[in-house]
Amino acid sequence: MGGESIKLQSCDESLESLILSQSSPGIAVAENRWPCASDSMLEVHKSQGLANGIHNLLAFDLWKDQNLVDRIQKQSELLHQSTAEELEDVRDEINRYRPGSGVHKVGGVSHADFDIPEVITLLVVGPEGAGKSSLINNMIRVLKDVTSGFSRAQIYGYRQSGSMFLQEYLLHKHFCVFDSRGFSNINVLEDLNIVKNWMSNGVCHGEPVCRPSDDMKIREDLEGRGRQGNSGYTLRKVNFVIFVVNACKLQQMREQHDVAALENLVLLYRCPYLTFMDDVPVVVMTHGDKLDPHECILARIFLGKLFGVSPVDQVFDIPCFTERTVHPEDVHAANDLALLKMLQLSLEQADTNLPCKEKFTYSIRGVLKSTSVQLGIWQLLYFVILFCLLFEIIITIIHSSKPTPWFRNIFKYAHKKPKRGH
Ligand SMILES: Nc1nc2c(ncn2[C@@H]2O[C@H](COP(=O)(O)OP(=O)(O)OP(=O)(O)O)[C@@H](O)[C@H]2O)c(=O)[nH]1
Ligand SMILES: [Mg+2]
Repeated sequence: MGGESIKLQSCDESLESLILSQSSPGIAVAENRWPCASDSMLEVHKSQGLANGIHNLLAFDLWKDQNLVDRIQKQSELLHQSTAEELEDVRDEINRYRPGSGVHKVGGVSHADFDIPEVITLLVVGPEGAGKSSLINNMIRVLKDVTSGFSRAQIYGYRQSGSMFLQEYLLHKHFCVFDSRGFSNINVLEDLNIVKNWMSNGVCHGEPVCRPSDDMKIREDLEGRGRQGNSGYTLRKVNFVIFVVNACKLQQMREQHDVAALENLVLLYRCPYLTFMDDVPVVVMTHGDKLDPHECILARIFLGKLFGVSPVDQVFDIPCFTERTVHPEDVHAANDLALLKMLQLSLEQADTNLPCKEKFTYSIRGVLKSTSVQLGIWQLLYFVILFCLLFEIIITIIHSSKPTPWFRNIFKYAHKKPKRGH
């Protein structure tokens, strides 16, 4: 980038395309090369290119992107025109959902070749206080079509600590969502390592989420709250991710030109652990009800450009309510339909990214690969030779006759006297 200023002109010129167009190390963020989060790597990813891209985005007058503004307004009009029947139809579609119904037969495999779980797992992540637990409660509300009794995930209004454990909510016979501890948005490395653990090893109901930087008080709190343990629960592999952002906090970051906080948000969103091949998490923007409608549209465009995704199709503006704060006029079909569409998209993406069953040859290769990594190539070679010799001895004993020709040759070669020179 080298300090030259690039002006954002259209929706295509998102921050991602800016990052991708730089020959700076920031490119690695978009290229999904991130084997493990470490301090030095973070420094590389926190590139000047990313920071400059954010500066440019902050300087850009988002209203100028008339095309995007029109599309979002049109979409919102359509949602507001939706009827209770349309809402019911989408709800029914989701209730009929079966894992794997959206798999695409690619790479010469059939439907039966996919490793389809009984229950699809969606992980809800985002910064502290973003509204993750509220979103889950609202999913319960809309899916069950109820106006009370939906607050199952604990909301932490003014308390210091929010959700500290992974908690599973089985919304449907065939899919569940996991609530998680919020990102600190300060120590991004810790957050990345936590995310890496969830995505590589799976998530389990009741698992405490501890950060290395947590002080004694938080650790004691975690210990006390998680005293009943979580050993009996199923470990679930994450099939897709929903990333929640608070529109008011985003607005604050924009107004204060808080590049560091925005940068951390991008690093977390674009981290390869949360991405399934090219499919990045679905974005939910909460607290939009606290902004005026124009600000809300701008926040959505900003978020889309910041994350490098379509603000129209990939960012969902979903105000979330609690049982206490919900007013009858807040609950209208448009909000609920947006929530269901977001859920539908997440399930579709989860299906699209289901893995194939491991074939026998691949499993053997996998075992050999992991063993070779652990043992080292020479130890593995010795192991193979030893195995062959043992095998030969056993065969010889069984036949209790002559050893096979190649064993005789090896034996002869070992006892050959060295030739004397003339
Ligand atoms: N007005 C409004 N308030 C919201 C919305 N979403 C969440 N809240 C409020 O924001 C506060 C935090 O919400 P939570 O759902 O606990 O957020 P969280 O992301 O689960 O927070 P942590 O568990 O601490 O990470 C609560 O007081 C919620 O009532 C929204 O869309 N609009
Ligand atoms: Mg929470």
